[in-house]
Amino acid sequence: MKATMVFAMMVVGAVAVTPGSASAASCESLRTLGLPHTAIATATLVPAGPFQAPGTPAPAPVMLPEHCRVAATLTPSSDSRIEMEVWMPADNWNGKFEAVGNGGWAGVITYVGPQAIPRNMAFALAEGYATASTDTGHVNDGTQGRFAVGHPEKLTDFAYRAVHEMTLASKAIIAAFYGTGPRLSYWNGCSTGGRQALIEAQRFPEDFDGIVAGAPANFWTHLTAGIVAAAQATHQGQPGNVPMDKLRLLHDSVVRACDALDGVRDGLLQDPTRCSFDVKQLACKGSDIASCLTPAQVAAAQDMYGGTKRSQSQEQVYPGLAFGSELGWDPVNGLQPLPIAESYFKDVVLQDSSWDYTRFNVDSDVAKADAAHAALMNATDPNLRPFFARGGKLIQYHGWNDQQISPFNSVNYYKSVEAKLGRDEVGKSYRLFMAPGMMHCGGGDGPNQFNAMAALERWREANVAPTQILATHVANGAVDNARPLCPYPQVAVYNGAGSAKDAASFTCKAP
Ligand SMILES: [Ca+2]
Repeated sequence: MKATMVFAMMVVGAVAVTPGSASAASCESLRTLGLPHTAIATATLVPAGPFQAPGTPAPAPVMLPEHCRVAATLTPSSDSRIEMEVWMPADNWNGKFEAVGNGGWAGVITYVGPQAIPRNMAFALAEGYATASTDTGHVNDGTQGRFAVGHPEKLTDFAYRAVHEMTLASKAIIAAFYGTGPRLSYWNGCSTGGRQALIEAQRFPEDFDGIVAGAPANFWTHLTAGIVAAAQATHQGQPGNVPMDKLRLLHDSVVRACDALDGVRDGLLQDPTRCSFDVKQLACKGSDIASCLTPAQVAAAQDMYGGTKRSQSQEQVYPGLAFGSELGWDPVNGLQPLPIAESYFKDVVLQDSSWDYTRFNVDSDVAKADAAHAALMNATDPNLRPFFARGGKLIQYHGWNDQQISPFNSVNYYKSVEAKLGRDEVGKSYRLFMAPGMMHCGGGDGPNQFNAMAALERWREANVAPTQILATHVANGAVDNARPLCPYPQVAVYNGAGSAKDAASFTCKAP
């Protein structure tokens, strides 16, 4: 009864539970917690020790502190079966909740991850957070949308409902376990987790106090179109295919032309938008040799940079990739399309098992996708005012060398929010950090290790807006480069003295 009341208070956002005002429950007793359309299957106090994520051949188990592990199934619709887990530290809880996002089509709980970006449950728990993740209502490896065929409720769960329901249930479970709900709740995700981040900010502004949105797949219907179209332009066996040795030629040529524009020859383009490399410079003068691109390859590369356009109006459907990202094109966008994107059109939009990306029609297929799913799956609403009005803070980041989701999509969304709400209002609550040389949610030549969460917490909890975020590049276990990431549109500019591998040698400045 008490738990149900706590849940109800959570739902209306009128929580005023102070520590000690309610009694904590044992972990095992949470098994019988009564929550709406929620079945709790497991509530176990897990001793400190190694954890091996189910179904993953992780090379080594991660060590977890003692925690209360709750596994639940949520059924907000008759066709829903949303699996979720909440892990709550037995000792030294920091009083906060950090929910972590998914990748691709989700389908697995984000227990662990190869690195701190994007975050995972194990990482959040070790830092003292109560943490949660969901499979979003279906089981797969994250690459296929077939689960949605004939199951519109499951697509809705994936689109937005699962993360919201998980958040409500998590807060109630946390409140029951500790006797008090989280004093602050945060979302942290990248890629699909970034889409989930923005969908939460847009649709459920009361769910989180702060949100980290990494490389968001928020323009889903057009992102997937862009990926399929890029593959169509460059696919293997077609004259436009650019093999890896020529991608390296292209990359080296771009870097040679544009590296020094930012004042430092370091192999990184601090601001790829300043680069205006003309691919035609590499066009073969005669026969196709290793040091040149054929006309079809030139055209394909131009398509990769230029993005996807409608065939008649030339209206941009989805932006292209940035100068400097070339080494990531193969195999991600170059040979075959990401199955995430192909499966979306084949299975979910067109529902034609014989379809493949070579049949993609940029005009009719994007129109079908938008008609069916733009309102459901896209997280492009620029009106973040309700989230900001509650004191919500949003930090978005995106690698300039992202090879899967165009970095310009993040710039476009940020600008759309500025256009909607005005620069002053946006600056108080939302900042975008572009990471030079970083690939999709991590990796790459540029500094790609940084703690957006800490910057977000300082902003939300101490009212210190992030003027920069320190990023490092790690190789062989050691930091070999450090540089500030700057709030867009600022760029890290070399001071003219000091090591270019030292963050103190750079200052964030407006271009
Ligand atoms: Ca440079």
